[in-house]
Amino acid sequence: MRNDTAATPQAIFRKDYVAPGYWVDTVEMGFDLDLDATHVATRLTMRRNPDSAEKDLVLFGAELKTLQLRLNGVNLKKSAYTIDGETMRIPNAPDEVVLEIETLIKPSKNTSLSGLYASNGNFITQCEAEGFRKITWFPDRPDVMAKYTVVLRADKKKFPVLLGNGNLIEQGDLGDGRHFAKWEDPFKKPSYLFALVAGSLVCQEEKYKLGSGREVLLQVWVEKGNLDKTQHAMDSLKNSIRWDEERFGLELDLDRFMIVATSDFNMGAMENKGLNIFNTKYVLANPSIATDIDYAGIESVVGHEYFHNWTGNRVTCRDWFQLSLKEGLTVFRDQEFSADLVGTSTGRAVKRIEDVRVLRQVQFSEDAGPMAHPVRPDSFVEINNFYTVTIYEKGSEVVRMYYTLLGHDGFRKGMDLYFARHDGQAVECDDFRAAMSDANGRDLTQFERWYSQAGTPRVDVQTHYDAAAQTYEITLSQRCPATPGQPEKLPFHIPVAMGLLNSAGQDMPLHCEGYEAQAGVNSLVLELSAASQTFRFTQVIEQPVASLLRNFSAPVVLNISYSDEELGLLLAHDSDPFNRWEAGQRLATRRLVRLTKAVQAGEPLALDSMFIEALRATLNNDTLDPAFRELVLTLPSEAMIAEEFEVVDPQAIHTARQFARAQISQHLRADLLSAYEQHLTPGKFSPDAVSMAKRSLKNLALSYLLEWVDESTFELAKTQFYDAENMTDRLAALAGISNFRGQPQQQKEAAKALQHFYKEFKKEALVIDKWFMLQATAHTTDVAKVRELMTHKAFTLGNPNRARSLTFNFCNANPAQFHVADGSGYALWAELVIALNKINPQVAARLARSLDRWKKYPLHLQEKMHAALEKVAAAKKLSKDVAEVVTKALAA
Ligand code: B3K
Ligand code: ZN
Repeated sequence: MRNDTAATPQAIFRKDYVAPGYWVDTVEMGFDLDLDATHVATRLTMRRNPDSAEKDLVLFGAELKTLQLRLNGVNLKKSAYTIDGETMRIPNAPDEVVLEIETLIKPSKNTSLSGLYASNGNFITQCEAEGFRKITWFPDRPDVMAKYTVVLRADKKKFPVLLGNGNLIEQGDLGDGRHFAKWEDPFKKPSYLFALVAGSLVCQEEKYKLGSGREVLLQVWVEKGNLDKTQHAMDSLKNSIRWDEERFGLELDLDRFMIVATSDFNMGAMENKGLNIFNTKYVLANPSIATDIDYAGIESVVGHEYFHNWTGNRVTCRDWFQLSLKEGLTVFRDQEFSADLVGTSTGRAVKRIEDVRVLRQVQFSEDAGPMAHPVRPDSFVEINNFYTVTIYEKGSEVVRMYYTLLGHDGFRKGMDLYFARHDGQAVECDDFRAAMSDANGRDLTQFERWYSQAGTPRVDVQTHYDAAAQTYEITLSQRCPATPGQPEKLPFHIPVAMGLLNSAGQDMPLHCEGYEAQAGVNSLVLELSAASQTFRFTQVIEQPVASLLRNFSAPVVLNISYSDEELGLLLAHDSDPFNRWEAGQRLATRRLVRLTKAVQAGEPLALDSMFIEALRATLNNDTLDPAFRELVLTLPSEAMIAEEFEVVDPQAIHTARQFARAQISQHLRADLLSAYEQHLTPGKFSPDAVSMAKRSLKNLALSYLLEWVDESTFELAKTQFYDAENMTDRLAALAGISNFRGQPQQQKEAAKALQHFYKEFKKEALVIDKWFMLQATAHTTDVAKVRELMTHKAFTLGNPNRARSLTFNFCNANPAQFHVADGSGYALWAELVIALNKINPQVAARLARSLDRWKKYPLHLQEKMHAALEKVAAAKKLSKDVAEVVTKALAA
C-alpha cells in the first residue's frame, strides 16, 4: 500500500531515510549584516555517526555564493567535493571534522521570504523547512541537532536591535558605527529553528514569574508606531506559559522569550527557539483595528508557537515525513488552550464546532482531492507543500482520538512518558504512539493506520430496536474512499462517543454488552475497529434516538438516516452541544441540497416552517450561549454544500443558500431585530468570551436582516458602521452594506462607506487587507472587479498578506463568481500563479491549490480548468512547489 507518486518528478520517499553520516556538536556563526551583501562565517564541529550507512560528509546549500571552505584548517580543493543541485558531498572525511565556511548572501533580493530576507529595511529569517541552507552549507535536516553561538554585527543606526536564539551573552560597539550582539542557545536544536532579527524595532517587555518562582523576560517586538497593539499578544503569551505548566507540567526553559512581528511573512508564525517570528496579523491588535476573530487568532497562534517549545523544539522530528508529530500535537494543544481559557462547557463546544468546521470544509476536501496524503506522508516533492490541513488539523484530530480513548489522565501519562523518553531527540510519529500505548498498557497497533492511510473514512449506521426484548442494536460499518496511490484501505480504530436519548430528549442509562456500565455516565466511547460491528444495548425501555460521534470523536463522515423529527429532538435537547449543533446542520444541509436541485430544475423554491421554527426556537432560547446560537443559525457554507454533490454547480448553490437566508430573514424578522437589540455591547470594548459571543450573535442577526431588502435595516447597518468604536462591529456592518441588494442610491452609499473605511485606515496594513478581503468575497465582485482592484495603489503581489487578501479570497471564498461559465476566473488564477511563482514559490503553490478539485465540476468548466492548469504547468521556470501541485492536479 505504498503512496506511489512516481509520476511526479524528484519525489523523495520516507522509506529511503538514512541517518546522517555526521553529527554536528557545535555551530558558531558570525554575521556581517548588510541588506545587499551579508557575509556569513560558520564553524562547525562534526563527528562521524558510526551507525549510519552514509559515509560521505553531506551538506545542503541553496542560492549561496561560497567564499571559503576549510576542513580541519585546510582549504578544500574543488576536487575534494562534489555539488549536485543543493547537495554537497565530501568523501573520505576524517571522523572528527572542523568545517569552516564563508558564504555571501543577498537578503534584499530574497523575495521568497525563506532564508535571510529584508522586510521594511529589517532583517528577518525563516528557516523551516529548508531555509537554513540559504544562509550557509549545513546538514540541513531536522535530525541533526546542535548547540549554536551566534554573533551579529551591523550598522548601529540602521539596525539598533540585534536578536538571536537563546540568551544574550555579550554586546557592544565595534567602533566604526557598527555594533554587535552575541547570542548563545543552551539547547541543542535542528537548523530549522535557527533565527535572527536585526533592525529598527521597539518592544513591550515584562518580567514574569514562572510557577517555580524563576523570573523570565518576555518581549514583544514590533515596528515603531505599533506599541499600542502588543498588549493582547503579551497577555496571550503569559496565559500560554501558565497553561502549559498547569495542564502538562511543562516549564519555559529559557530566561528570555521573544516574539517579533513582521508584515512580510509566508504563514502565520514560526516557533524558532526563544525567538518566535510572527506575521503581524497574529500579533497586532487593538479594538480599532482588530476583530474578535483576530483576537482569538492571536491567542491561539501565540499559544501554538509557545507550545512548540516542548512539542517540536525539545522533542523534534526525525525527518519531514514526521511533521505532524509536532504540528498535529501542537494544534491539539492550542485548541485545548483556547477551550480551557473560555472554561465553560458551551464555550468549549463553541471552540470545538469552529475547529470541526475548518476540518470538514478544508481538510475533508483535501482528502478527497489530488493532493490527499496520509498524516505521515510517504513521499513528497517539496516539503513546503505539506504544511497542510491534513498534517495540522487532521493530525490534531488523531491526537484528540488518543485523548478520547485514554481519557484525560491516561493522555497525560502518555505525554509524560513521551518527554521522559525523548527529550532532546528527533523522533517519529510511531514513538508518540508507543508512549501513549506503553503508559496506558493499551494495544494501539491498529491505530497506526490513522498515520499511514489517507482519505476520510465513512461510517454507515444501521439501528434496530426490539421493543419486546428492550434491546437496541447499532451496527457501524466503515469504508474509506481510494486516494492517490492507495486504492484499498484497511479498517481504522475509530472511537465513537455516543449516548441514547429518550422521547423527551433526555439521556438514557447505557447498558452496552462488552462495556462496563457506570452509574450516572450517559455517554460511552464505542470502539469500532472491524469493517462492521454491532453494539447491543439492553434495558432500553423505549425506542431511543442515537446521538453518535459526540463532540466529533473521530474525523469521519457519519452516515445516518434521521427523520426531521429526530433531528429536531437532538437540536432541542441533546446533552452534547456539539451534536445539538450537528443536528441543526443536518436539517439545514438537507434543505440546501433540495433547494439547489430545485434551482437547477427551474422549480419554485420554498423553505418549510419546521426548519424555520427550529431556528426561531434556538434564536430565542436565552438559556443558550449566544455564540452557540450564532453557530446554529449559520447555514453550512457554499463549500460544505458543494461536498454533498457529485457534480458541483456553484451558482445554483449560491442562489439556493441566498434564498434560504432571505426566507429566514423574512420569517424571523422580529426575532432577529430583538436579538440584535438584546446583544449590544455598549461601553468600553472588551475581547472577553461573553462580549465576543454577544457581538457574534448581534452581527449575525444584522447580516440576516440585510438579506430582506428594507430601508430601515440598511439604515441600522449604516449607523452601526459610522458609529462603531471597534473593528468587529464596523467590519460586520460594512460587509452587510456592501452585500446589500438595494437601490442605486444604496449602492452609492455602500461605495461611499468603502471609501470612507479606506481613507480612515490607509496606514493600517492589516485593516487594508480586510478591505480587500471584504470586496473579494462580496457576491457582486466579479473577475473584472478583481482585476480593477489589482490596479489599486495599495495592492501588491509582493506582500503575502495583501496577495491573499484579494486574490486568494476571490479564488477560494467567492465560488459563484470564480467559477463563472466563461472561465475568466481560471484565466485570472493562471496569471496570478505564474506571476507569484516568480516572486514567492510557496505563496504561489498555495494559490495553485485552488483548482485541486477541478474534477468535481461540470465538463464545460473542467475543460477550462484543465486548460488553466496546463498553462501553469507549461510556464517557464516553474518552481518545484507549483510544479508538484499542478502535476498532481492534472494527474487526477
Ligand atoms: N512551523 C511553522 C510553519 C513553517 C512552515 C514552513 N513552510 C509554523 C507553525 O506551525 O507553528
Ligand atoms: Zn506549528
